[in-house]
Amino acid sequence: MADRQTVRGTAIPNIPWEEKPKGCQDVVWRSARNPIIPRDLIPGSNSIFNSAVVPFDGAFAGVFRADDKTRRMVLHSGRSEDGICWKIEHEPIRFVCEDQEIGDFEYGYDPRVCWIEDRYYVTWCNGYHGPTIGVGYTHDFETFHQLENAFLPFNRNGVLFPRKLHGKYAMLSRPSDNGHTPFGDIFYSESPDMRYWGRHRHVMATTNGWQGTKIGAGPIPIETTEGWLLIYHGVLTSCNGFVYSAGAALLDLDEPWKVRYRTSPYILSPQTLYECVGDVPNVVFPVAALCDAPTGRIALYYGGADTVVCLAFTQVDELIDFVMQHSIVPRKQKVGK
Ligand code: BMA
Repeated sequence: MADRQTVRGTAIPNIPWEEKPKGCQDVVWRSARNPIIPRDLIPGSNSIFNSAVVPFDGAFAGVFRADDKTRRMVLHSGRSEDGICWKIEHEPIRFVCEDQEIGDFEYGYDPRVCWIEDRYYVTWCNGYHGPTIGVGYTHDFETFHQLENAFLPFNRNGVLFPRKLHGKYAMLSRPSDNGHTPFGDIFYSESPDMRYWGRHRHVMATTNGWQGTKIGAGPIPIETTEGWLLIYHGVLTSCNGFVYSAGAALLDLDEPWKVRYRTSPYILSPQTLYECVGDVPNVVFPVAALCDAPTGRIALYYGGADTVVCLAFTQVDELIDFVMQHSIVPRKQKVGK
């Protein structure tokens, strides 16, 4: 069993939280208020989902994926007092970028937000001759600056670590293709300056079942005494198309490309109406996790059926115990090798 209070992070005393319902046997439980953001929260949106949330200024801020009614995929900034009721800007984010070649915004989706040192970095799937990883930052969720794309196309699910490792920024990503990619492993890359990325390392391969087709990192990894706690999505190809579920892994603290444990069963899969019915049925897509270090409470934000934003809860020690006890990876052994 993991020791209690294993999170290396800060307190979020106002983290959204609901106790596990009586009789619930799962390690992750859904908010009774789901979906917390409906598809039409702002007038121009077809759908709002796969969105990133962080503590900000005693409250919460976020970057939201909102596909508009032309079905263009764009990013919006939002604020909330309680992490549940959101005010999302009606106009999409317009990134300030020094190089128009990069700054000509084609499309953006599946944002992640990560506080590192002095600012909030935003990564997202950015259209540049195909999907790749866009990188930007903000100090205030009003002005957003865009940096160089991290990688060549095609790539998705760029997820930063919340601190430098061995003096370098670190990112997980999932090399892809230009379509509805039928493959995909998670890789690790480093950068001295958030501009040039290298020292690429393979982290995790697909296995079978719910994570048999492709996998991708979800929220910013949570640092714990047991390793980096990574919640990720996995995809199964059914006769009715892709099914997106979520699992969790513990990555080595110093060398995160080494998987120490990884769940064999999923921790969350599409089962409710708002996860099974929508623009893309049967999708739970975890993107952000708030974690209150003193209590270990985790509030997990995920997209439901590519249509709405949902919230689920877990507790860090309980999740770590679950990952260790249901792991397909013997200690220090790599998956897929
Ligand atoms: C992936 C991404 C996600 C989406 C998922 C299911 O390729 O596009 O944004 O949630 O497909 O459609």
